[in-house]
Amino acid sequence: MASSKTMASLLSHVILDLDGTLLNTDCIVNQVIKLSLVKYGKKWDGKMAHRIVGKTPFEAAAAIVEDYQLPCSIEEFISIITPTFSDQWCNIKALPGANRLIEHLRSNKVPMALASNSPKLNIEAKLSCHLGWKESFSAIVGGNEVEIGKPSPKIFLEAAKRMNVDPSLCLVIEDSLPGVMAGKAAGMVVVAVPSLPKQAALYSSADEVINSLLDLHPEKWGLPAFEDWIEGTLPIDPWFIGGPVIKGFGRGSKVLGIPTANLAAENFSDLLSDHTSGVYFGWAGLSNRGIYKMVMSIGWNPYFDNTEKTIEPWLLHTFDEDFYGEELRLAIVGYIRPEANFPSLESLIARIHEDGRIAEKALDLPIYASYKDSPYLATSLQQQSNCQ
Ligand code: ADP
Ligand code: RBF
Ligand code: MG
Repeated sequence: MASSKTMASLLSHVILDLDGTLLNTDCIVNQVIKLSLVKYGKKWDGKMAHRIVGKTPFEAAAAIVEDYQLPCSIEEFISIITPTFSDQWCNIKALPGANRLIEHLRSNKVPMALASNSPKLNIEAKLSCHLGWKESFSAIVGGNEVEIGKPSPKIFLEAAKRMNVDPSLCLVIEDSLPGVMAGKAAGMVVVAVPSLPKQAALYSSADEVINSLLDLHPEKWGLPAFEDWIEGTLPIDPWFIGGPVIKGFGRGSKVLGIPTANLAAENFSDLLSDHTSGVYFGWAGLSNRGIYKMVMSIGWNPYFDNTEKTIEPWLLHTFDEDFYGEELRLAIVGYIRPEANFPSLESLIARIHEDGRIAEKALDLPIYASYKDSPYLATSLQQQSNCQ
């Protein structure tokens, strides 16, 4: 779960990083690098992503040329990949919670700046694809506007200077390690939102490590609180997934006494990269059986330290039998919390039951209840019953 080590301080300004913090740039970066390496007969290993996150384009290109021993100079490699990147800028999606955060700070008149290692022109091109973003920042500092990029504090100090505020009053939100180091070196409070999974331990210098922007609580830092949480839940734009129930690790019922009807995560890799891991809830439609309240976890189950991401919906209903292979359809309508580690199995089980109670109650609120009638949940149910 989120760890925080600084006591509440009264901050007044926010400085945001762009790539990996507000934008899901990694996905496009991976695609572009993969394609360009093919030209050299090399295969991109996604596990090398940590070598480029948070670096300037030159440093990132240098790391790839070196790691893959490419027969070209760093400059040549940059000139090959740059046009491909430029074509893709408007395909970079906002990360979960990014629009919500920008809108919240703007409407509460909290001055905010953007500080990115990317050149200013690239930043502006990326921002122009997201309605209302550019106007929300009172300062935008690009990597080309300071002598040296992150991890040097210069870029953040320049952002504070342009906002006319003391660095100690700024909250930095950053996904990368160099960015966190830069923010701390600038004397600022830093909340880290690591973009790669299972990295939280590396970010010990940050004042708080959170899983996604949905988990940011600005009031901890003296900034206005979000007001969209309702009874311990956060409404989200609903998303819909479904498929046959598959076998999981076989420990839901056995170890926890909580069965989870797993869906095959690999079938939803695109959708899952648009959503963070965490505990969500919504409605579940099961062919021939009905529509039920549901609470679920998506992620790596930190308590068990899984290497694969799983989708684990617990239907809040008692069934007399298993339903492996049956079509399960989900309307995911709200968020509860990030996945967490727990000191004991009992405390994990207690927390999951608490999630169940929260979901059970929230789903009666009109904002969530209406999705019980989503045609998606019932389509296969009706089709099947018509054929009988
Ligand atoms: P696995 O690891 O194979 O998913 P579990 O112990 O988690 O095994 O049990 C999940 C199975 O239990 C589901 O696939 C489903 O067939 C059945 N099941 C029974 N009741 C429920 C419920 N309330 N919610 C989810 N699955 C249930
Ligand atoms: N696993 C974790 O390791 N940490 C969690 O915070 C966590 N939260 C869960 C919340 C809900 C509502 C459900 C249904 C499961 C959660 N799990 C969590 C996953 C649980 O460990 C998993 O379902 C079992 O290990 C079965 O594979
Ligand atoms: Mg299961």
